[in-house]
Amino acid sequence: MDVRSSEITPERVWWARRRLMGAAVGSIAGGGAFSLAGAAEPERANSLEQISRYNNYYEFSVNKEVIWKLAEEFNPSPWSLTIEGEVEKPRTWALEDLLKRFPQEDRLYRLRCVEGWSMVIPWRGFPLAALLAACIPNSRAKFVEFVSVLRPQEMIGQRLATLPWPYTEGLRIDEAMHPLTLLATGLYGRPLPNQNGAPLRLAVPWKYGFKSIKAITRIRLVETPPASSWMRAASSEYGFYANVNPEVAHPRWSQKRELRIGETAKRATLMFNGYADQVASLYAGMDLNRHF
Ligand SMILES: Nc1nc2c(c(=O)[nH]1)N[C@H]1C(S)=C(S)[C@@H](COP(=O)(O)O)O[C@H]1N2
Ligand SMILES: [Mo]
Repeated sequence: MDVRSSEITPERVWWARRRLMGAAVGSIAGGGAFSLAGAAEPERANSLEQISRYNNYYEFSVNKEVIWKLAEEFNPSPWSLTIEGEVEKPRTWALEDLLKRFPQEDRLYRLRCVEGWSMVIPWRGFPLAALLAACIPNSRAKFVEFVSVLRPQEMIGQRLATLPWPYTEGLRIDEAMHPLTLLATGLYGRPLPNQNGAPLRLAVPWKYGFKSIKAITRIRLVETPPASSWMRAASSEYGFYANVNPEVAHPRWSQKRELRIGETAKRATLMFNGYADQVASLYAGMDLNRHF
């Protein structure tokens, strides 16, 4: 994908329009998008160029700067998403039907990678809760497992054993149903670029970026905690919860500070990535040093 100069203007206009709409939009959406906790001023989104040229997507490469190029080989259409497991109405949805059934919203979220960088991304998508409710989870549905696409023909990183493929992730059911948890279908008001997880990825803004799984094909409601690809690869480094927490260091990196892409000085990382007022109650009474 080429970022031509003709695309720069719509991006600037988009931001100005969102800013005019102000805090009311954030609270209606329930997303806190424009009243980010801990920030007096609304935060500025990273540019489309920054968001689409610096990516983590191990299915293609471990080199963040070449993923946009390698991802040109990937064809996200047609696409279908299967919801199965502990639900009354399992179903396979065509992407077009999902987009028709669930109204899309724009939400500005921070993304904090466990490696220490962060961005602010204007997602388009819909709450995962709406989709899960439509499938009617039963009383055994305690966790949700997410599975990415497996296409070694189109994803050259999948020919290497860098992670157990397909990439999988998991959430507790109450985390999955939280109004901040978004199934993202676009950014900057257009369909997701391949490198950002086209055509459908998760955005869970209070957790480290690796929980925001890309190119989802399968969602399974289950009774016991699913192990993610990262837990399988290195269970001492990556826990199930993966909540952003500046007080709990990753074995190889402190998590106290982060570099916002496009800035030069690091800033302090906030508890739950700044969303504590909305999500801290999910973890009341839990030892966050143990449940990292
Ligand atoms: N399927 C899949 N999803 C993934 C990853 C991946 O390698 N494969 N990387 C994760 C990591 S570590 C981060 S930080 C974010 C990066 O999202 P972005 O490239 O859109 O900024 O995607 C997450 N989702
Ligand atoms: Mo990450």
